[in-house]
Amino acid sequence: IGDLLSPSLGGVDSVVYGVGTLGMLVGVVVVTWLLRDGDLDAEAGKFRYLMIIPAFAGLSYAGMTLGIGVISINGYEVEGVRYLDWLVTTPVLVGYAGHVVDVDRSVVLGAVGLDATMILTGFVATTTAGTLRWGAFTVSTLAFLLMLYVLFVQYPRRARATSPERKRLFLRLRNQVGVLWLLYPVIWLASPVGFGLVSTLGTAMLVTFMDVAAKVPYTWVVHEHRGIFRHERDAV
Ligand code: RET
Repeated sequence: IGDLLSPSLGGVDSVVYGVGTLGMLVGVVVVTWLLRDGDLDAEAGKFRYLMIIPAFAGLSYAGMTLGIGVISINGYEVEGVRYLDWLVTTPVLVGYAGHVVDVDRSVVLGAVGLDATMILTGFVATTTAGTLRWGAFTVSTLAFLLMLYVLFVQYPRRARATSPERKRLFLRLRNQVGVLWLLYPVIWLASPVGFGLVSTLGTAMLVTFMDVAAKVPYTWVVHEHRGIFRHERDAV
């Protein structure tokens, strides 16, 4: 635990994580903007939950910038706070896409549960060796593929809201998840924890880029479609 809390500011990876922190700040600004728009039906939009995505990740990145939450395991530097960030924020990304088209609660919970399983077993794969590592990697990948099945097959089937605008927003969010997230296991396999094709610094850069790309444009896409959540003042 001493190692976990000892700051090691100054390395090149601190610069990378500093950039990641700033990237997440952009997302915080976007969501703040959404929340400030008085014309929006905040309850229908559930925008406040979106704040968790860049805010929690920003804190995690600030921690990594200061070297807090980085553990040394089997000679690898493992960012423990990163997995905590993923555990908290990826269910929001997956759950919010379901909210947009009002997917059955049980189906959303299924996707969120698979997502959490993927992250937790991914952490086990990252911090262990040998059979356990590859067993955990396999379970994590299977959970990931099942989660994609829920997003691509079950979500559309179990969506109650069917307006074309909501469908469009859902497809943009869902496809972002489906495309971008595929790169995470690939980066993991290429990193020093996997086959060592990419250095620790290279991995830090790739994952930071991916995290910002998976989170900030997501908030922006919701912002772009905010018209869906306008109060229907003329409806009466
Ligand atoms: C790991 C390694 C084990 C196998 C798999 C993985 C997948 C991770 C994913 C992470 C997504 C993170 C996001 C973060 C921020 O927005 C854990 C790398 C399948 C898909 C989207």
